[in-house]
Parts: sequence; structure tokens; C-alpha cells
Amino acid sequence: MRLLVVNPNTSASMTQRIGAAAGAAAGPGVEVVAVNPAHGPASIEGYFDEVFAAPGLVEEVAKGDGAGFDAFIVACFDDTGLEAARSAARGPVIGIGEAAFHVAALIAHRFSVVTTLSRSIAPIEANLVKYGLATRCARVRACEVPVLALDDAASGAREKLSAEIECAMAEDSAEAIVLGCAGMADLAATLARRHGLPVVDGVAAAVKLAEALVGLGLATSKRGPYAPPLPKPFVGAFAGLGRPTRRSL
Ligand code: 5HY
Repeated sequence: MRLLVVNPNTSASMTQRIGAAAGAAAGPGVEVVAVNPAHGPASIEGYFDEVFAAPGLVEEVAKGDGAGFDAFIVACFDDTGLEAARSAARGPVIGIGEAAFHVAALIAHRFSVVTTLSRSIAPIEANLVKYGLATRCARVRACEVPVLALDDAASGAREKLSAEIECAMAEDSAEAIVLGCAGMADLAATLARRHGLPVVDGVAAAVKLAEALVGLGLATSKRGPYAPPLPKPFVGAFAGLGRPTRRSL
């Protein structure tokens, strides 16, 4: 099985860390390739960054579909461009946010999410409503560490994450924690041991769900909104995304 993990932001160092986390979670016989777009924001923190990350994400998934990858992971916790990416691929396309929410809901009645900055809270809350899991999430919190500072020891990221997890346990009665950023993937095991509760990382959750879906012989349904895009001209920066119409053949 060939799994393409797409980091929608353009920070290669983060792509490398995400790829390592995905590879560590992957089972035998699973080839993991991690990529990011050549254009777009260095990190995704809120709605503005999301909209400019989505085209590059979709382009990478479409290229991967053409190259024969069996499944795809959108490795941004906001699930940036997820639905559009499903229209661009035949295999399953899994967002790490949606994956983490479902996994947490299988092991806890109520979970809390700890993401990076407060500006990321609303998009994550909107996704919980969209996925039908808002009632299972006690609260979406932010540890106020910028995405690209997560791997900087001087940022105090682990301490700030731990403090927010303690608040979630005390104030939300959270039974499990969902890490709200792909860049937190390498912290899940340490934080689970430190705080004594399940901590779900969306990257690993998405990898195992992708394996399960491919193993079940399931692909993205093309009978509804995930059908391929209608042929039409795209002009300007996105000219490569359009497909020829009959008239232009
Ligand atoms: C992520 N941003 O997983 C999200 C997390 C966030 O660049 N990768 C990013 O803060 O919204």
C-alpha cells in the first residue's frame, strides 16, 4: 500500500517531522511519502492561511492520484481543503482532524482539543459541527504556541501544552486529549504518560484509518459531492487545475 501524506503548509522541516511520525505509525507493507506544496503559507493559522494553502494541497493530492497512491492524508489539523481533495482522488482522503476526532470518540465519552493559537479554535469548532462530533468535544483550547515554534525548545511548547492539558482535565473533565496540530505528532506518547490519560495524535490516527479503509477495499464515493470536478477552463495561477471541455478537445 502506498500512502501520500500532504502537509499543506510549505515548511519542509515540518513535512519531514510529519513524515517521520506517519512512518512510525505505518504497518508492514505501507510505503509512506510526505510532501508539501511549493507555494502557499509557511504555516496555517486561521482562515486566511487556509484558503491559500488549499490549492497547493489539492494539486499535490491530484498528482499523487495520478502516480497511483492508494490513500491520502491531509496533514493539517484544520483539514484544509479536505473535501476538494476528495474530488481529486480515487482512494480515501483522510484529514488528521477528522481522524483524531473519530478515534477520540471511540475511547472517551468527552474529549478536549488543544491546538496552537486561539485563531485556530473557530475553524476546528466548525469542523466538529460539520463532522457531527461537536457534542463529544468538551472544549477546543489553545496553548498559544505558534505552529512553527512547536519544535523550538525555547518556545516552552511542551510546558504550555501540559498546562493546557491540566486545565482540560480539571475544568472540562476531559477523558482524552486530541492534539490540535500536525506539528505536535511527536509529543503524544510523552504527554499521555505525563498526564495519565489517552492523548490522540491525528497523524497516527489518520495513517491507521487509511490502512483500514484500503484493507476493506473502500475508496472515496464518487456518487455525490466528491465526484470529479466538472471540466471547465481555469485561467491564471490555477490554469493547471482545469480540465478540457469537449469544445476545447
Ligand atoms: C496544522 N496549522 O496542523 C495546523 C494547526 C493549526 O500549519 N498545521 C498548520 O494551528 O491550525
